Amino acid sequence: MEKKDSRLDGLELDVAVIGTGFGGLYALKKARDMMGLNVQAFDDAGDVGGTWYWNRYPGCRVDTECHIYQYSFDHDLMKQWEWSERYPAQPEVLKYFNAVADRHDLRRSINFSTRIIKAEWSDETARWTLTTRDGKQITTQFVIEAVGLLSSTKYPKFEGEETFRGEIHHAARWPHEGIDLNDRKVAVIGTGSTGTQMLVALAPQVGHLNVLQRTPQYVVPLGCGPVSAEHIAAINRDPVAFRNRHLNTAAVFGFDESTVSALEVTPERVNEVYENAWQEGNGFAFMLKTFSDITTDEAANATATDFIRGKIAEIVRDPEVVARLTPHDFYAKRPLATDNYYQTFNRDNVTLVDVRKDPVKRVVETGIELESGRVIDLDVIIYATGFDAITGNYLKIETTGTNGLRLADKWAENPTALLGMMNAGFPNLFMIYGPFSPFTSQPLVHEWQVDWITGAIRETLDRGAQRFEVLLKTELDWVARCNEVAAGSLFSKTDSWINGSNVEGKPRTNYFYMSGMKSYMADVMEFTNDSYRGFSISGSAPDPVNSRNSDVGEQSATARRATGS
Ligand code: N01
Repeated sequence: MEKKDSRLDGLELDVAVIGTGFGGLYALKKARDMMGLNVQAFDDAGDVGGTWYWNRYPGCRVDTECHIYQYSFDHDLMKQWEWSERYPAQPEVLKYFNAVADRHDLRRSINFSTRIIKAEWSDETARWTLTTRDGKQITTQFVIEAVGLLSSTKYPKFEGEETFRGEIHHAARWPHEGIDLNDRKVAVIGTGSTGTQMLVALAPQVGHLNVLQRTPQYVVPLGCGPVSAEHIAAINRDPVAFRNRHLNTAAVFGFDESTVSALEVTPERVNEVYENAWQEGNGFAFMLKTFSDITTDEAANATATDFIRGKIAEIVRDPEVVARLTPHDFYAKRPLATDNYYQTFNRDNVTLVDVRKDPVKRVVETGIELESGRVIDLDVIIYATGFDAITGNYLKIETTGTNGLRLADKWAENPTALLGMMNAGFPNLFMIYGPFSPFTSQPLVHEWQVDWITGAIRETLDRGAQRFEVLLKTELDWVARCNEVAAGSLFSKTDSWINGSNVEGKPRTNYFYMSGMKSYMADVMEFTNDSYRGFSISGSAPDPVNSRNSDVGEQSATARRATGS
């Protein structure tokens, strides 16, 4: 589904939404239908879904339970929608997005295949000018960027790619028509969430699968299966209570986090708890529901790593492969959960290649040459090499705020932001799940942030003001608090996208609020309920936006307010 609007140039809006994944679609719905504003959304993709539009690789599925991984604003949809599995596969998640877009008639306000490459603030007009890749310009009072935490794809730089006679693909840009991998010689480079899911799905299909692993990770079973009747009943009884109950946890993964230290109980009990969690599945539960201190205490962390290492040795038959698959760092990256992961390495058609020991030298005509001179013969190379996470997609939009401040300069060394939603020096520009957001699952938190953002817009308009912005001191205090908490977390001591260490040249620092969603909501509401303490809401009301907006079928909200309709 593509919609192109030749009359985009010169469009004037109340709110522009960039991105149509979970956050963007709800922002559009809320601002357009619930607040009556003049809104248009833009997405580089050909249709809705965000990350689920792009990631179509074999084995791709959500690893948060389906009832947490959905919207809560549409109570009827929540009750009616029947997920077929506890952890739905990508096509089902995309089907859900399509159903949401259809139910709420969202596509009429979206320009697909439209990439915003530039955003410039004018102090004179108190408006943003957005520029599309093909040079069209849109002006808007507010911008909501819903550009995704993990969507700026990271490609490795291997020399000789152009000489390869086969195909090269990135998992996050999987061709819509699919790739014929039957009986072919395939390499998957990378063993994060993407690589681990994909290699299990590919192994039974391909001729030979070479897994090029640089750093082994701890992987627990996912526990795919039918949806629990208990969950369905809980939602049907009261969708609002269901949502609020889960928002009031730390990580919003659909369970209460443990309050018991792994160091307080006997080793037998530790083992029993981990064994139950292993049988139950879900990587987040294994990390967060078993014991309270796995991510903060090295000794507690070791109880988890010892258990998983034991499982690897138990499942994998070849001791050399066991050694290669066994991680030695903390269990403190984004946890991985995939059924049959370690079992896959017992297959005759799967080879685990340690590219830490023998790195990729270059791509050659027939495959990949390693530093040792060994050439792996291949038909298809697949990069599962991850993303320039958190800040990556924001920085792809050349953004200039007050007094010519460039976002790229502001974030060059020590990225700062407030609440994951605002950025000092960039008035009226909101982010959904931007830097210094709580470290949680996504959809319910996106909704909560959209509600806050649209509340801030409402407040600005109701006061007859033009600008809503955060004061720099508020932002720096927030970041200092976030950093203090993160310093006590093992996530900051373990290399991964969570702290930026997966991208060369990117600041290795903290990017999250690690105190949990419950406490985040209380902190944010403390600012808000104190008349937006720490923010500035200023300027007199702008003129009504003009009638050119009619070409996207929206009535100017300013005009609506003026007439009281
Ligand atoms: O990316 P990653 P991902 N040569 O960064 C390796 C979400 N997600 O796409 O660790 C060789 O985790 C790299 O090795 P190393 C989820 O939040 C969710 O897998 O840097 N290898 C690593 O093994 C997830 O955390 C879902 O040494 C190279 C891998 O590539 C996030 O997205 C599904 C390399 C990258 O792992 C990112 O996951 C998929 C090189 N030059 C994704 N460069 C679900 O909901 C990188 N690597 C289930």
